[in-house]
Amino acid sequence: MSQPLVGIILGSKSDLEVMQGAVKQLEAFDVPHELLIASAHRNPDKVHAWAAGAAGQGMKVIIAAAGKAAHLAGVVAAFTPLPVIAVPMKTSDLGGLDSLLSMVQMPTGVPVATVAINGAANAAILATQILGAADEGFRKKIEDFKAQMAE
Ligand code: RP5
Repeated sequence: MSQPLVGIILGSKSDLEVMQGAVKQLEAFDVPHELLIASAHRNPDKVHAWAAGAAGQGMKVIIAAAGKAAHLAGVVAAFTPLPVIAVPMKTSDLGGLDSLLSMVQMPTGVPVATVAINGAANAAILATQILGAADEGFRKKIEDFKAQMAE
């Protein structure tokens, strides 16, 4: 695959099954991507290094998925100028409301664009739309996708 344009970061291996939905959707749009599993609280140095280097590596958009006290997207957003899309994972105790509120309630100055609980495919679609703002090829993929949905 060519140079990744979208970076996906997951807080845990346990997020992978749901987030395959994002991977599949990016593949459907032919968006080059890479995926890293690194937790903001278990591997903070790894998260920092990856997030701080993402723009320099040529990535344009980040998707960050985590559950429970889900600070991963906010931490990544602190270290990159790239737009960050947060995917709150459904959780066993609070149904994902914990993850959702942790992500969507970012204070002014460090936004993350939060999609629905387990909204993996929507994160990939939004990431492709962001790429499409400056790339006609990706914009066409989204236009075709929307036309297909309307049929
Ligand atoms: C978060 O805690 C992860 O993003 C995951 O959604 C949740 C549970 O992680 P595990 O204990 O299954 O690794 O850090």
